[in-house]
Amino acid sequence: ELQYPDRLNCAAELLDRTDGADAGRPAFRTGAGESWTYGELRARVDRIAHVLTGDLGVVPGNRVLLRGPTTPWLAACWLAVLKAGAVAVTVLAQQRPHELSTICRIARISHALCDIRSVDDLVKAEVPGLALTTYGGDAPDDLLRRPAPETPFPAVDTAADDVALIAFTSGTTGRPKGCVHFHRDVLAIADTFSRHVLRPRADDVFAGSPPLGFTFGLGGLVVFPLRVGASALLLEQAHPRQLLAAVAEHRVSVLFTAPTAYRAMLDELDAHDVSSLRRCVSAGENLPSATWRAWHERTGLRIVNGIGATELLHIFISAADEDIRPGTTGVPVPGWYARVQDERGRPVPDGEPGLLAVQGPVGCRYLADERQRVYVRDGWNVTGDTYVREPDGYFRYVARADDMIISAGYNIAGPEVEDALLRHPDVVEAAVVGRPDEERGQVVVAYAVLRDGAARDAEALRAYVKSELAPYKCPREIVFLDALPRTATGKLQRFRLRGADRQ
Ligand code: 3SK
Repeated sequence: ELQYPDRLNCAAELLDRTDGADAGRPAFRTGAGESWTYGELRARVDRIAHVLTGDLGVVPGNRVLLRGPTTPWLAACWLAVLKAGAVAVTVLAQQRPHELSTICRIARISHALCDIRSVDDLVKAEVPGLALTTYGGDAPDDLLRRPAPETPFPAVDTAADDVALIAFTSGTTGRPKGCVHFHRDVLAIADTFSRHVLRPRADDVFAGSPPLGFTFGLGGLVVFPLRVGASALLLEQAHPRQLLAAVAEHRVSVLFTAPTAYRAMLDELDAHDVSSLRRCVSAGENLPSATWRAWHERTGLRIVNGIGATELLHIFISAADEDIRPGTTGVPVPGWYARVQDERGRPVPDGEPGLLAVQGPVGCRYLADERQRVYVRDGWNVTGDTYVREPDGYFRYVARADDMIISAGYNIAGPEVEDALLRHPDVVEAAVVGRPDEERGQVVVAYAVLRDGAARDAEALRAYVKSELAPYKCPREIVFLDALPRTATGKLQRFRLRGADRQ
């Protein structure tokens, strides 16, 4: 059981716990060679907090939108907002004016801190009454140029269950939901998944591709390293090749990215030194065992697979080191409980598919959204994933619950067919959906992205899948695409393929 005091400011816990003993140690670095020590980070966070609560008139409880590329300044703004007792709402750089205005309305945003390079879309969002301040520019009223006391900023005495952040998710379908999280939740993700699975050290260097507007990135690149006095490399551009170059150059030891990026990095591995890596985390999507095995074969590293959710802030099922079993997600992270249940909330026997339900130190609290009743049932968070709990207690992903294909009475999990396709040497990406069919209810349709130069031979690929899986799972049709549709956080949008299919 995690025990936190009733009064708790998570930013102060992350930054101010050492009485300055770590002042000279690295906190953040950038791909451009900038480096911030813990002493510098604290001074900059305190300065921003002074400006927020002084000039900008932010008071505890105000909701502050944060937008910009992944930089130490964005992380410092996030920490300053929390230290000032306000609520941080970090959005993705890809979000467009219409989405930004919806988020600002739902979260009742009063202030925004925005990297000068990302401001245009926020201006276009025309949020009524928004106090917008930019950072990183030349203007005299830029956040970082405003006069402020150079003295430490005493953290606002928040309660452990005061709201610290609202994280937005549009899931894989579109309509944004704001998830409310407390100060204690921020520490809980570090004290469960990071502490027990990653077991980070102060000399670790964290890096990865998820942006800070996605809680996968916020945890992995800010909360987890700061919790143990480690450092993070914050990359504005983190495509697979850039990630590999950064790992080699900065001796990254803990890497966070998604299955697609692990697959893409395999092609470029020979040109880079990845010997500094000791932990590779994959989440955001199901990790096909073909990808796990290929990465292990080439690097000797065992990818730490995990399932997390914006609703629950970070990863709640995973496994560490020798406990990792490829093809499964793992076991509930210490502090979390998980089970598989039916539509009416009754546990299903081990070995049978059902809905994943979890409980733990962080819960789903949607901001004024009727979907709360669908996600939280009888105290369990029902994530919308179909899982099997194996008799040995390991949880195996089957599909998103709405991605199960039922064809002529057979239940077919799209990810199993995708995994088979990905074992073919020419296939780089695969997505499998059900197409309505009068005779069979649904038929299996696959979308595949091939390696450059590979022949688009659907019949040969179908024959390959048939040699790997029971024939009833074999796609009726294989469509070749240049890229699969994905959300801004990299999740596959199967609904768009289903939609495309119906047109
Ligand atoms: O949405 C996810 O998949 C996720 C994964 C890990 C950590 C956090 C999140 C939101």
